Amino acid sequence: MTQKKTVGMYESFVRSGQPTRATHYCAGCGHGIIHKLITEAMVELGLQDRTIIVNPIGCGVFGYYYCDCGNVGAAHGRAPAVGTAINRGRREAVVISYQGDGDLGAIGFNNTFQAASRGEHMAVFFVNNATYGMTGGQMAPTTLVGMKTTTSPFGRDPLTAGYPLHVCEVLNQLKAPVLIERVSVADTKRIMQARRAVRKALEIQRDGKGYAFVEFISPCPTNMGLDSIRAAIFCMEEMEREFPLGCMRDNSATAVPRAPVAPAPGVEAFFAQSERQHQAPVAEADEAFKEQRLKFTGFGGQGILSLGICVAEAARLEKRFTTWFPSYGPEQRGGSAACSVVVSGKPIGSPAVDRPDVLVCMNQPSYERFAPDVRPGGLVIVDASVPLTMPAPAGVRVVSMPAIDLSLRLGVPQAANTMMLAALAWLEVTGLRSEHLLAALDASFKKKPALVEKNRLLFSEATAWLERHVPAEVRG
Ligand SMILES: Cc1ncc(C[n+]2csc(CCOP(=O)(O)OP(=O)(O)O)c2C)c(N)n1
Repeated sequence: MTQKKTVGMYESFVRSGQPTRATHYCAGCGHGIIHKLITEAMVELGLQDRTIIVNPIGCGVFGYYYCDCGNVGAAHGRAPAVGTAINRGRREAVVISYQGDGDLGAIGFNNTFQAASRGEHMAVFFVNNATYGMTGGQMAPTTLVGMKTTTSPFGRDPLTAGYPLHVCEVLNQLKAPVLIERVSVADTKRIMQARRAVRKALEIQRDGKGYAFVEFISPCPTNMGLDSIRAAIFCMEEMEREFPLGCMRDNSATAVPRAPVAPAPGVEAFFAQSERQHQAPVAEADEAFKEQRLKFTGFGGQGILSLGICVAEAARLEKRFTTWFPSYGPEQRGGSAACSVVVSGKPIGSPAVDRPDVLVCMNQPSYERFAPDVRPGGLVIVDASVPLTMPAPAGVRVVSMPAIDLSLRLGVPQAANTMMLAALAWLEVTGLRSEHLLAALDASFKKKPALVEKNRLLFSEATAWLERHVPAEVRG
């Protein structure tokens, strides 16, 4: 008997410490066989230099130690998204998404479903071993009814855990996939069939014809609690009864290849534009500048996020380092909205602001939630509609200003945030010059020039109100 040399895999695997010829897979596991089938087809079809395998989480995560081609890691279940990105950026790439049943059928199922529905150009190799192998044999979406796992110790009960998920059959409802096939690696005859399916899936990629999905029924002796032979028999007898083998769809003969490789339209334009944007002021180090950490809070729809952007933009114009970090409530309007802005004379470590120097509050819940966190010596600017139900921490100044009311009376109810910007400028708490805050305000209405003058007017009205009502000692 002659043994064929494995191709497309590294000569030796440098995992931890010494190079070895052994993979990390258990004896009788299907993953190693499937790796071999993939790399063999990849080499035989001349695709090695173009292939990028995306390995998310699961026993196959270490594929990059073995497969001699491009390899990229992905978060659990997110290989189709990563593969999509690779494909859109590098159309010459042959993308393989290599996923287990927990990864693909549970945490990542919507990712899988949407990529299949979009007909992404990728070959998805789905290793169905009916369990979460890597984490010690928990129940997977494909676990058989009655099958014992660590999380179904009495056997999967459909009353509480539902029925096995038939991924091929679900995907077969979609229009876009070109190939959908279920194979097995439980014995030699089946491995030969699997080999043909892998090859077909990669030919589809080579020819730019679209989405190919191959499911492998694969033994996991360790977690099935069986020896290698019995695990293979379990695959052939029990798993195949639930997951019949066969090709459900092969449209490769009629699928239309996508246009030849060319840079995605607009890529150059995009980079040219971003280069132009980067010609804008670049931050300059200034050790003497006192870093300011600000937090803007209120309801969604009150312009909280735009107010933060204005301050960050003013900082950019002043060549300060700056970050703007939004945090959205679940609703668009009426829910809570907050953002953090840091203005600094040096690169900023974290954009999160837990202990603000300045807090702007446009509603009561945010006053109650965030005022206790303001640093001693800091400042709270709060809308006058907010009852000060609790005192600010010791050493924290509070300026209550009728921003909402003033903007209503001036006929621009959406502009309370402009009043707050004026307060920040007048109180001199951002470390930024008023001219830059105003320039940033103007810039925020670039697309609605009619509002520029109106907001400048509101800004000066608010300034006049502050002059009249707030003692000058509060500034700075
Ligand atoms: C976000 C996240 N959730 C959970 C885990 C834990 N985890 C690691 S692998 C895995 C399941 C892997 O099972 P499967 O995809 O079937 O692959 P197998 O190991 O059986 O080949 C889980 C739940 C994780 N790493 N990340």
